[in-house]
Amino acid sequence: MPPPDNKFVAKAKAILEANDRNGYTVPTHRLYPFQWNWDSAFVAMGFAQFDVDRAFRELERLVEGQWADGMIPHIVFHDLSGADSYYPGPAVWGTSHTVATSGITQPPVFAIALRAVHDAAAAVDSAAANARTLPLYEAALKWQRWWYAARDPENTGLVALLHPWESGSDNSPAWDIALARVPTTTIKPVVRKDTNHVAAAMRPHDQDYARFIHLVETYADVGWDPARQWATAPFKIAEIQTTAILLKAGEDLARFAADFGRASDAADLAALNARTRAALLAQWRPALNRFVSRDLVSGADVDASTHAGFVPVLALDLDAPVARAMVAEMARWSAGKLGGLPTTEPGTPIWEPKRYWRGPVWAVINWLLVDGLRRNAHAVFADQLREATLAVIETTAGFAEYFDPDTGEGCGGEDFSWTAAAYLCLRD
Ligand code: 9YW
Repeated sequence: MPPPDNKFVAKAKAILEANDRNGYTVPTHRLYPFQWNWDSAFVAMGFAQFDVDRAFRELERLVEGQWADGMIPHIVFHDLSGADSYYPGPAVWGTSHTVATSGITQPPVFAIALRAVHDAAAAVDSAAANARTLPLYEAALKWQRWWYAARDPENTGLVALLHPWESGSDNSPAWDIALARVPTTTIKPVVRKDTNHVAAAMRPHDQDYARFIHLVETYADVGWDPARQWATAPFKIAEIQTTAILLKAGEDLARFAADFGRASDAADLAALNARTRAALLAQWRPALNRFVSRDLVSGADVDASTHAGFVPVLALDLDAPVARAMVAEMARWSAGKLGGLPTTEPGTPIWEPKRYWRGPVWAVINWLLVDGLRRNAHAVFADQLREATLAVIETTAGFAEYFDPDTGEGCGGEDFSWTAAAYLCLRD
């Protein structure tokens, strides 16, 4: 049972409602004025705590952006009226879906959210919950198959990202080596808008943006065709955070397949999940006490010390010594820090406590880890992360986009939807 509502619960709900744009939720006004993929999945779980109908609606509106090949893009530009506050907009992406969208994707939290929304709805009316879930299940399954076809054509079990934005952790040090190979040249000039809203010191560097746009133009040039992108991609990382989320999504989809009597879907999902489970386990590095991604251009491990190395806990049932080693490492990173797990290892040369994905704490990352730690019987550390997240919101940061782990200060955009959703769900 969650504790009784307090003023922060009221504020979290008010943020979600204020960021509502006719059935979808913007991450925050002005800085991110459209529908973002994994943000919406987290937001749907937040809405499921108090308005299940609105939670389903969030997912339904995201699916309006789904491409014919199954991909659900990372941004759906439903309404362009606020477009001048964000770059890059539809003209830069040059995609051709009926609703304007970006051309890349984001971590597939969608099916995990669908499971949570369904279960909240089924507690009231199981038949109605199933009826509303079924088309969304089909969309999620189609996207799941897209991931394997487009991003693991060699059937390794790990899915690859072709753009840092696909990770959701845009300027993580995990990409530094791979991104350095990407030229900084662009056809059209890069016209950043993010630094109009947030201090440049908290955001990626101009050079990162030039490379991000170079990649967009490279893929637009091959018509956003997955096979041609795979063949031309100068950036290709078999990535563990995304793969872990995909595996958890696969588990949740397999449960739906069983519930809905879809035997052939269930068999396909079981095979895909088993392959991915084995591949993910093979990325454990005992010397680092973390999992690692693989750079598919160089063939090397990505051993930068980032939070992504712990996210596989979400989807694996780890051997007890592995789980213990991982928890000890996470405890070492977060010792003396505020808000939960920093996104890079404190005290190392890559550590920048205010710069976006290079050190700060993000509530949704804590949330994924809390779920994984509970699954792996580490409820005590899960609770520490959970309480640290709630405490930083309540005492210093408010519902900011992310938090400085040294000071507890809120950074980036304000009144952020997924921080509000995390607060509502982590109180459970
Ligand atoms: C951008 C909306 C998105 C998140 C990403 C985050 C950032 C967008 O904001 O990317 O233009 O840089 O990195 O995870 O979905 O909150």
